Amino acid sequence: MRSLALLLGVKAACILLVSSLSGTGAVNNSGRWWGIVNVASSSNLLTNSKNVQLVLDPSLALLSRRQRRLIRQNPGILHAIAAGLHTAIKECKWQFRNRRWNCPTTHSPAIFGKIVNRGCRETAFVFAITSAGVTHAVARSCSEGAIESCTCDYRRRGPGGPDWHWGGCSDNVDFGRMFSQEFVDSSERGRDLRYLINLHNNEAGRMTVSSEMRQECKCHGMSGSCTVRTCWMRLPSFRTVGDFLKDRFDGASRVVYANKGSNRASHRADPRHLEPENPAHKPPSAMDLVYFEKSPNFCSYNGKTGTLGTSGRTCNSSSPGLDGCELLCCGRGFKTRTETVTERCHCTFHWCCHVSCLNCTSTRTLHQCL
Ligand SMILES: *[C@@H]1O[C@H](CO)[C@@H](O)[C@H](O)[C@H]1NC(C)=O
Ligand SMILES: *[C@@H]1O[C@H](CO)[C@@H](O)[C@H](O)[C@H]1NC(C)=O
Ligand SMILES: CC(=O)N[C@H]1CO[C@H](CO)[C@@H](O)[C@@H]1O
Repeated sequence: MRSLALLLGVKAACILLVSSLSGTGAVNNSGRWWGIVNVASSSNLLTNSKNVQLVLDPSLALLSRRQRRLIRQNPGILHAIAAGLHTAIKECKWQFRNRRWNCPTTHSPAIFGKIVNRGCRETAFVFAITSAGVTHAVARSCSEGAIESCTCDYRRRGPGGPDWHWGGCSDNVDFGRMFSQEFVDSSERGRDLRYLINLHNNEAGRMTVSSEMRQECKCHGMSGSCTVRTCWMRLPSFRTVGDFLKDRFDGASRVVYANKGSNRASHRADPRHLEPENPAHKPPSAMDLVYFEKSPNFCSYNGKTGTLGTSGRTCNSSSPGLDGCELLCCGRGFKTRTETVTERCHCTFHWCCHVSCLNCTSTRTLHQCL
């Protein structure tokens, strides 16, 4: 009897251990929804967007109950989310292609790896760009008619100025923002500094999308005389959003939690509690990225922090910048090899309709960090 109790005790301890270990993998639910990016790659889901199949997709288990409900309530939106995430990841990799941290991703559900559990600039960028990606893709999908619960933004109606009026289909950035806020922010929990920072950066991403909206117009009138114009609001390109956020990354503010004047009755953590660490700096604006810890140097592999290191990365031997061999390889040096590439060249067009090319072979020199 006694040994049975002991056995049960041991078993219970093991279960506890396992659950606390798995808890450290994905820190709370922070960013867990990023795992659904894989939905976009399974083509059957792309063409057959509704109902049963979606529920069966294993990556949806990464979503909270609330997030799954939002997806059910907005048929068609899952694809927009997955596509937005895809675009965001591509943009992140492009913006950071020349840096030691080049936005590496994995195929596991923890797409961005351990960087998201930290609180450095790179973490801030990942939160902002993914939140912006969802906002952008959802707003665009609304105007494409791909989501049942939203349309173009038709609130802009009537005259806009002496020679133009609102018309056509404006991208529905308000819906995109609202949805992204409900969906993306709901995976953050807590009342601590990290929580506030993640929410702040999510919002900075969304605001970037809406603040970069542009007016587009079309001319009417006799033979394009443009006596009357019809105008609507168009989303910025995602490259514009990426460029903007990259600038904010470079100028990100290091913040601390300011406890002063905190109201004990308030149960929500208040973003106004973020203050610059250096009192001489001005407080971050809503569109600034914020962080609370120094970045690792990303030079060498470290399994514990999840940094891959720059060994094997291609560097530019003539660049004095971050992509130069000196900085990118962290002073370890590099090896050089030549590579033969064959490209199509001297193409000619034959009427009608084919193109013939020659094969040109050239060699190029590649430098790789040791
Ligand atoms: C390498 O750096 C130089 C100087 O910054 C630049 O002109 C050149 O385009 C770069 N090469 C590549 C392949 O990026
Ligand atoms: C060029 O290379 C391709 C594939 O390597 C080959 O199929 C093609 O015939 C070549 N073209 C010429 C003009 O040699
Ligand atoms: C990132 C984050 O908010 N982590 C928190 C997850 O929850 C544990 C305990 O519930 C906190 O200690 C962590 O700070």
